[in-house]
Amino acid sequence: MTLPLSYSPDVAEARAKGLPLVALESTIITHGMPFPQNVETARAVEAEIRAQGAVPATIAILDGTIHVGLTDAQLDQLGQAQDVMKLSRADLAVCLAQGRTGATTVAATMICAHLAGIAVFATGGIGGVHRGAEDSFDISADLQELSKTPVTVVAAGAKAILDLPKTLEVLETLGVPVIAVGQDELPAFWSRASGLKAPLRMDDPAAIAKSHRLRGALGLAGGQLVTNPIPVEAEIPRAEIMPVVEEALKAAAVQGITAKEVTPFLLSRLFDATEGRSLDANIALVLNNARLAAKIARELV
Ligand code: PSU
Repeated sequence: MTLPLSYSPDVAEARAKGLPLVALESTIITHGMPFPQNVETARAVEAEIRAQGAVPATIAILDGTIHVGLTDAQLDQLGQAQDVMKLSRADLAVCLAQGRTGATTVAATMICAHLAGIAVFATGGIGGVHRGAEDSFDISADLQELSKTPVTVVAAGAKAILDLPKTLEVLETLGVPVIAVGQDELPAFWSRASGLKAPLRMDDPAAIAKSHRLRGALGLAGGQLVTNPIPVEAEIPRAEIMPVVEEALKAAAVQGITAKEVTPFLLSRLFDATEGRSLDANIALVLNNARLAAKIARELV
């Protein structure tokens, strides 16, 4: 059976010419940020990748077809669409079979990027082990995907709404390299500090590209998690964001929010509580990750 997969003209051309490509996810557009900042940010991120000499490929499922690279009109439509599925590994095939529209999380974006031969992917923050996972078993499928699919994912760490020590433990168990850039500490999305040392550190995009290739040569399944701290001027220091995170987590518990709804609920709650500062920080860190991902992608070609 042939897969319903379509490349945008830009991405098709880049593939034909062997230009460096950077994959981008779409859940951040539909479930991570409000309109119109979501679409503006998606465009700015694409521009940043182009400015660094690589080609962006935003990935989403539109009416039952995997799109690798979205046109301006498609991006605009997705940014305002209602009833968009949030797709992880488990949901991809069902979304395609039903001809529906879905946004790809980190896990689903990795799968589609790999299908398209794209080795590098920039996002905001990966999903991870949620607080209280010992009771809820809520662990993002992003972690498993990193151990299966050979894509280097550039993120600003895992979101501080998660249990970061447990997230690191699971990644270690799964054999996923967690590489900090420019500092020894694991960054925590809105803040540069997490209080946790990252297992690995590499500051040079060329070395990160080389270790990506060496994993392939070693026959190792899975990708790399590159954790790139938010720029100093954009960060919300840990002491400031953590009380807000605690409040949001309490509200989620009281309202009985579970599973896929948890992350979007907490993000929008933080947006209100910080009067938009959490969104400004989110935008700044995604742009920063796009820049680094483009540099790694250039080293890979
Ligand atoms: N990064 C952001 N905002 C987001 C996400 C990442 O800046 O909304 C999304 C990603 O798609 C990631 C998902 O895969 O959050 C994690 O969701 P969950 O915790 O339900 O696995």
